[in-house]
Parts: sequence; C-alpha cells; structure tokens
Amino acid sequence: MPEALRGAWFSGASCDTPDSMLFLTARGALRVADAGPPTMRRFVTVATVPGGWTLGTAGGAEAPRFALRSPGPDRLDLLEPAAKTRDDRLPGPGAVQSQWRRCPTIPPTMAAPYAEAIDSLVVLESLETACGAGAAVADCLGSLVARLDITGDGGLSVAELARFGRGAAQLAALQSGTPVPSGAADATLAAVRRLVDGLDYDGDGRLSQAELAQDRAALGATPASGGSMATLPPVPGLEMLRGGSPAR
Ligand SMILES: [Ca+2]
Repeated sequence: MPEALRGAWFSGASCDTPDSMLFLTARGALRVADAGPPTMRRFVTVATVPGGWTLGTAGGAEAPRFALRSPGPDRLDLLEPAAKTRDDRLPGPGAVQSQWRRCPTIPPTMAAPYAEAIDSLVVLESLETACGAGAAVADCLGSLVARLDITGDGGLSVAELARFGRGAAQLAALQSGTPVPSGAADATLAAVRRLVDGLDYDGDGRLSQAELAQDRAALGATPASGGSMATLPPVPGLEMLRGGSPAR
C-alpha cells in the first residue's frame, strides 16, 4: 500500500466513538469493529487499478480484495468488490463501500489489544524485503536487530524477542480467525529464553547481530538433527564474541 494510505483509519459518527478501525500496512490490513471478530488480511499482490484505486488481493481460495483510495486529505474509501468483479471494472455490482477518516488520537480500547500484532506485522513486512531472495545475510540480520531493538542498545533482549513472538502469534491467530491458543505467551517466552540462552555468547543478556550471525555460521556446519548450541564445536569468531582472544 502506498505510504499515504498506511496507518490507522476509523469509521463511525466521530473520532470520539469510532465503531471500526482499519489499520493498513505495506501489505496488510487489520480491521477491528465493535461488532464481530477482528479480521486480518495479508495481501499477496498490491496493484493500481482504474478509478484511482489501490487494490490489495489476499491469498487463499477466496482471494478477498480490498480496493482503497483517498478522495481527499484524511479521507479513505474502502471498496470490497464482489468475488466475480474484474479488477478493471471496479466497483462492480454488489460491492461494499465504506468511508474512513484519520483521527488525532487512536482510541486505546480499540488499538491497544492489537498493538503487538500490528508492530509484528510491520516488522515482518520489512524483513520480507530485507531478507528476500538475493539479500545479504548481514543486511537481513541487521534489519532484524534494528526492527526489534526497542531500547536501541544494539541487542535483542528476552523481552524484545518475546514481544515480537507474542505479536506474531496474535497475527497468525487473526489471519486464521481463531483465538490465540491458551498458553501461547508462556510458550513464546520459554522459547525465547532458550534462544537467548543458546546464543548469548558474551552473556550480556541480549543477542547482538554478531551473535545471530554466529548462529547462522554454526547452523551451516550442523546436521539437520541439530542440538543445542552448547554441544556445537567451536566455530571461528566465537572466542572473540566470548571476550577471549582468538589466538589463545
Ligand atoms: Ca549478547
């Protein structure tokens, strides 16, 4: 989605009491309404079509489409064409159209429950770009650290990784239209703790880009059956990360 369309939009009588929120990212849309469950769409394709619409098409058998355009400052039209309407013949019969606006503040009751999912979606989309085909590992890992490093200390803590994990779990649940499994947060936290324990070579409680890159080097030399990092043979660079001298 174009930059100008991204972010939070609201529908309803006023910004004080919106009845729905539509949050747009580069390739996704989260819709939260007073009535009915929230829905999450991730667009497989985003294209410009006649009529000034930007058309996002989600995956799956139904391949639902969202056509969006901004008819003026702080205004957004959402068009949901019927399944049989061709992309070049919007809106077409049976289309559902709705109007949305920007609001000076985002109502916390509407947005707060989804803040982590939205953040994780934005991170995932940036990683899809930074880590896509042909991307350099360093660029991919650098982007990962930069995106998840909330405190800006250059490393990823258990809390930062767990936040991303919780958001990703909620995102998956929203996409599939199912509740987040009970115990998911605890499971995420346990998995993240194992990850940090296994890769935090300098013991500072955070994973740096170098430590993550070390993992990748080690994985390349490890059988698929794997094992914990503690059982891996020494790999070049590990001693330096531990604070020792490579010549020792
Ligand atoms: Ca560390």
